[in-house]
Amino acid sequence: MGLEKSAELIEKARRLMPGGVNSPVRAFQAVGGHPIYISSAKGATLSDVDGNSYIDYVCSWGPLILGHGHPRVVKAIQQTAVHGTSYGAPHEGEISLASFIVNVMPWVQMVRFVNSGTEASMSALRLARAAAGRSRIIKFEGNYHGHVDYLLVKAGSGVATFGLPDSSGVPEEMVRDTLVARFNHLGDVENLFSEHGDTIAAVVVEPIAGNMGVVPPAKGFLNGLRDLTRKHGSLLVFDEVITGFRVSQGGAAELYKVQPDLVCLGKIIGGGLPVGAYGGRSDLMEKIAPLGPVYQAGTLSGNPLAMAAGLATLEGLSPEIYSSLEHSGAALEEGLRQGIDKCGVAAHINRVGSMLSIFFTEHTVNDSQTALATDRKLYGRLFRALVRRGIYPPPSALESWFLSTAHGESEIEQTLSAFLPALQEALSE
Ligand code: KE4
Repeated sequence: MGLEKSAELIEKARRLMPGGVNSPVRAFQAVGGHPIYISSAKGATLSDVDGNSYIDYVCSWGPLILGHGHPRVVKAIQQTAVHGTSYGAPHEGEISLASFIVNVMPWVQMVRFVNSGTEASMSALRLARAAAGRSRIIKFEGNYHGHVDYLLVKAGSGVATFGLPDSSGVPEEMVRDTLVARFNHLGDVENLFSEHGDTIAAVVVEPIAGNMGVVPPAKGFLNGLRDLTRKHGSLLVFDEVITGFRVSQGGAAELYKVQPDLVCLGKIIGGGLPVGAYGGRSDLMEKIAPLGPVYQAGTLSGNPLAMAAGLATLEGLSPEIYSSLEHSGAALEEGLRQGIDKCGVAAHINRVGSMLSIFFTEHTVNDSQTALATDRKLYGRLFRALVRRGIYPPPSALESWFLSTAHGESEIEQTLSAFLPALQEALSE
């Protein structure tokens, strides 16, 4: 399979856009080689500009839970677009999608739509700071909430510390109020609260981590965060941009029965179009302009096409769909484990429903440090060997594989028959 045309296009793109891409992870730096240019996609399949096709486990980084170009989503976009693409004024599609979300997430009484997960988390935390009348935010190492300046932090020395900028262009003073703890280490959070408790506005967490690879919450971790925030008058913010409508209709909050004060959504609720949202109790959300003093705005927020694509997607997600996603996720996990065992390589798979990661390590992976300590070079070799065999996993060991309803038995069988030789090849390089 040739990649000549992709190689040609990325050369052109690199002269026009930083790294030739519009989001860093797409540049394949974590796995080597150059990005592949996609010409079209349908169901679970991507087709590239050189005529190759791949079974896709990126699914646009999560949104396409119904697969690419699902007829009901395409139809919803087409039927909406003929009436215009953006009004800059209220329209019924906003009410329809907001109603759907509020009905399936009882802890969300009101919602505000924005255009990305970054905007959702940035706005939710601005609201949390206003509601609590405090400035400090606790986040977790390895959690990603979009490129919000004060959340682009890495842990300082020690286990629970003040954040240090993790991107140039973020001044020290921007991260002065950001505290960093280790995911799944409740003791870190207890220490931060005992030291700074009455200055902490909120704890923001990916309830199931997806940005260090998939790492589920340890037993009691989310409940512990709920208790600590309640005890200290802080807010608990669940960043469910990945997990909302992914792991169940009510997201991780429903799965683990822990209700946050605010939730951030994105990805799936836009069905592949640009979208984000944040929501929670009315007494909190009513602090948002124009009702209250917390300003937040957006030219294309609540865009008719994104609302239509999102609603068509959510309406396609019945409870039965979640059990079939669980079934296919389990089948894929089992097959991958068999391949790993046949190769005798040390590896762990973390999975929740239709999101999973493979970690090459002897140890279990339960936080950022253990995720970073895995053999990510081996993952890179496996990635390239899988792509050569028509399988397209995420181009980073620290991302999630996603399945859609279009990943049926034959897609999983094809994946597993490619996986064993690909892993053997990766191990022999
Ligand atoms: P966006 O601004 O990219 O729409 O969403 C930011 C975001 C917020 N919260 C969570 C939990 C997220 O995972 C994300 C974005 N996810 C990444 C990959 N895991 C998107 C891929 C990319 O950055 O290109």
